[in-house]
Amino acid sequence: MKSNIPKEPRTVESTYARISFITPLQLAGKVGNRFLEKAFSPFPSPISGENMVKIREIAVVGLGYIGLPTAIMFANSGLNVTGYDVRDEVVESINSGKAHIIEPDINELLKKALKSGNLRATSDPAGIRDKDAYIICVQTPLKEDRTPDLSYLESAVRTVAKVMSSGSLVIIESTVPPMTTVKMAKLIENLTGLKAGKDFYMVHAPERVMPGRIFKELVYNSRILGGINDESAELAEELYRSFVKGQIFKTSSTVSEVVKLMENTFRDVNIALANEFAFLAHQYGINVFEAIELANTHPRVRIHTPSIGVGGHCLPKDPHLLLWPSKEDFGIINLAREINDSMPLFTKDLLLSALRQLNVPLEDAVVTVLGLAYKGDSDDTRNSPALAFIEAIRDDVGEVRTYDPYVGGTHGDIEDALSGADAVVIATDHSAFNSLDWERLGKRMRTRILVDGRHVVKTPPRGFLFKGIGRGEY
Ligand code: SAJ
Repeated sequence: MKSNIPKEPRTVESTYARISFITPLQLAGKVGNRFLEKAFSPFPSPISGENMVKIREIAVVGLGYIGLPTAIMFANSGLNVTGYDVRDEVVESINSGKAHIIEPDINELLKKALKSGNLRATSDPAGIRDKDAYIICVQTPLKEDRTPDLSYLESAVRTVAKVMSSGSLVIIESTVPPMTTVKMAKLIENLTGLKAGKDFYMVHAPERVMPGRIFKELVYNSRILGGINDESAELAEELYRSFVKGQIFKTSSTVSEVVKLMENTFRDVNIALANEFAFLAHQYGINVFEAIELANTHPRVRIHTPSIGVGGHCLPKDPHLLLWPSKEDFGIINLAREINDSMPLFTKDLLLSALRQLNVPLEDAVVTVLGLAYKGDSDDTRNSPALAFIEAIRDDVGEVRTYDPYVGGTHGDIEDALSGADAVVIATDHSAFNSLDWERLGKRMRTRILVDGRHVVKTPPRGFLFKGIGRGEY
């Protein structure tokens, strides 16, 4: 593999010159709030907060996986919330009390918010005119060429600029490349003639919640609020305190953007390391999960979990957002992305080698994939490695069947999906797959091959040819 590691060591000055720093002490709030004295801030901090409004009415722009739960939380904390989304069907569904996403407790909490009169959704920008605060929660995906597509964010900011008034607080919760909040503040200045930091306030407040635990994590996780000036961050703190019980750390918007991207890059790089350990386990004929469990008994070691791949809307993209404004070629972060993206292909190798081992002609092979979602107990298929795996094997085998209890698939019933199949591949760690009776299901199959991409099957069932990522011992 070609190394991207630069020959000359980079210096902090050359590499990070444009990114501001904050010390751990400042983060802990022990030295006060004047963080922006050191940080990059083109906007003024007015001496007094006399322009600052008391936030009562807010708009949440973008009612997706983060926007809807956020709108519900604020509404159930007593604020008057208008949710805005360009998708009419989403707005209708929310107003009728039915969430369009799956998340524990969401429908009950949505109904409570609607019943209190504190929440309504609209697709009409006039419905979010003159709010005290706007919280933008839109997606920031990658384009084909893996550069950020900020069109949804820019369009949301343009909508807000049309309806906001002097004194408004504009918050971006979306994950964005470093320095985007400052750029968006300038865009609002150009569109409205208002002065950022004085006539309106602007903050990057990254969401940090895990799908499946959103309503708990919204309350108890700590929160980073990155203002374009002190007053912006202070105003946002007052707002988020309406339901956040975790710590709140105030910083500059660029630090906040970098913090969010570092969190997911850290996870991506660590998963890549675990995947590299899994490759090695196949060479050495050991079970990597046993090795990881033992290594993790060390108090300062926490190895992640190898798998068929890294999906979702965040981990596969955030390292690219982190690197984008810096024109430099960073070795470890890009390499980790490549390793994680290669995992569906590695799983394909395990499958094809098993089919060959049992002399199943590839063109006749019927393969059943269990799970389409990018992670367990979720209906979210964004960037799912299961889909990448299916794409990779489609032209090599006779038939691909799919079954996912949350997403659907070609078959609505696992027994049907396995009848006459030659191989079954576990692509998502849904808890429903933990307790499958493999000996019974195996009787329905034509050939018994089981490939585990998620370490769901701890003991290979009798009568199967078993292959698993990192399970080199079988
Ligand atoms: N995965 C592995 N091995 C692991 C952990 C995860 O293969 O050890 C896979 C998962 O199966 C999945 C992908 O990685 O396909 C990402 O899953 P995840 O659970 O790590 O992350 P997300 O994308 O669901 O949520 C992350 C979280 N970030 C961190 O934990 C640092 C969440 O807190 C963020 O709010 C979210 O990204 C986001 O919105 O950025």
